Amino acid sequence: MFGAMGESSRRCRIGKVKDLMLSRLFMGGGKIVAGIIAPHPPHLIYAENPPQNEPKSEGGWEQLRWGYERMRESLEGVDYDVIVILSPHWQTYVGTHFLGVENFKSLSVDPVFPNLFRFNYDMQVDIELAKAIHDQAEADGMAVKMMENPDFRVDYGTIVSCHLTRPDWDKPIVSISSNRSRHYYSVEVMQEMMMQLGESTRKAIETSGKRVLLIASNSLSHRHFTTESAIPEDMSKEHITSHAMHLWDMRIVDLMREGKTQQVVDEMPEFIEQAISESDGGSLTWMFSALGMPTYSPLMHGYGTIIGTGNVIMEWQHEKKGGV
Ligand code: 2X7
Ligand code: FE2
Repeated sequence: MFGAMGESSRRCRIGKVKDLMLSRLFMGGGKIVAGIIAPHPPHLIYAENPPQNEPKSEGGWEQLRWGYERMRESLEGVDYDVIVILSPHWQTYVGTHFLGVENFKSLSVDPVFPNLFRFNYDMQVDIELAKAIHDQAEADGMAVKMMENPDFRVDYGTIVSCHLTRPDWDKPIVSISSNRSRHYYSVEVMQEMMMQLGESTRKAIETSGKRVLLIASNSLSHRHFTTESAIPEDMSKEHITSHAMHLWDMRIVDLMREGKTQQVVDEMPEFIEQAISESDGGSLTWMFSALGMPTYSPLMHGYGTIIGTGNVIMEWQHEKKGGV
């Protein structure tokens, strides 16, 4: 099994497996090491020109891509085993679903932007942790399901946020669907469900013995242009849709920077109504709840617009700040 490895990396791998087994043996020792907001517009992948994406660009959206660069540098100092992500583009109407197949490999074509995003993905899933969160949420009274169809097409939100956070794709992921309780019921019902899902997620991680990076994959204000410019990456055409959207984004950014995550959750129904915020998918509320509603300031890595929508890249250095 370790035949092709050098002696030191072999020892390191054995050490990690031993650590993991010990912490599992004593039930606990798992923790959330950091949480990030990592937006997923496919334009960012198009602008980066990674080998996996077929369309090629002349760049664009640099402020946000530099923000992602700063976040990746910051995460270099963070040791984690697995990424747990909730994306608003995997929409389920009966309960919350979890990817439940070990490997997904296919071509993802964005239905709205096939000219920008045709991405060959190959991802590993941590089924053990996915099932642990699923089981904990079920025990806590939530409707849940493991998604075990091997031909399932993974949503582009999950792919884009994971790629920009960890372009080497060398960590397994747990992917959680966005239960559209906001549409079926109301924003308030969605918030309650995501608060519960966040708590269930934290409990399952703690007993798993694993070190986890959480990703909330979403834009802030979400009013976008309805026509595309001749050159999609023409930055002379990029700006926020309206001053009102800018004011909303800055309000939410300021509250988060001041550590007022509870206030963000309290104001979210109005934010969603007025700024059509993509936080209606629940990822932000879920992540804040899993982090225990942090009151410390996150790292601000960047803000920028994409076809008029507002996007922020932020990092809650949970372990460093002594978070629960
Ligand atoms: O999914 C998205 C998004 N959230 C924002 C802007 C552009 C495209 O896709
Ligand atoms: Fe989106």
